[in-house]
Amino acid sequence: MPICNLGRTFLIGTPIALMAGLLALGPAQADLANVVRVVLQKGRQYAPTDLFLHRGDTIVLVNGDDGAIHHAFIEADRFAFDAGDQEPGKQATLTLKEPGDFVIECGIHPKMKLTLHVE
Ligand SMILES: [Cu+2]
Repeated sequence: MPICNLGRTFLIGTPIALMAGLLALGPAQADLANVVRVVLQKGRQYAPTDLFLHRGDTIVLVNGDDGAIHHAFIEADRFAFDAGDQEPGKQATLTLKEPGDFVIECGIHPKMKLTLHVE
């Protein structure tokens, strides 16, 4: 009799555990939808110069110049980003966590601007 009761408990408990597992998958699937966008720093320009992103998306800044150092940074109200000096061929990564419009500038080339539109 006690063994039989244990069996029932197991059978009833299993679907609940499965549902909890499916619910736990929700945020993980949302993470998979996040996008990684590559931005090229070349010829004193960002390419592209505008990006439309969602919170959680990531941009990878790639210095595609042969002889120029770039220094990407953002000065925003809610956060700051500073990639430091990027030698040719080096990458810097930024994951967007705040909504809004932000401008990535370059500390070495003042005309370089990339506007991020994050929703
Ligand atoms: Cu630059």
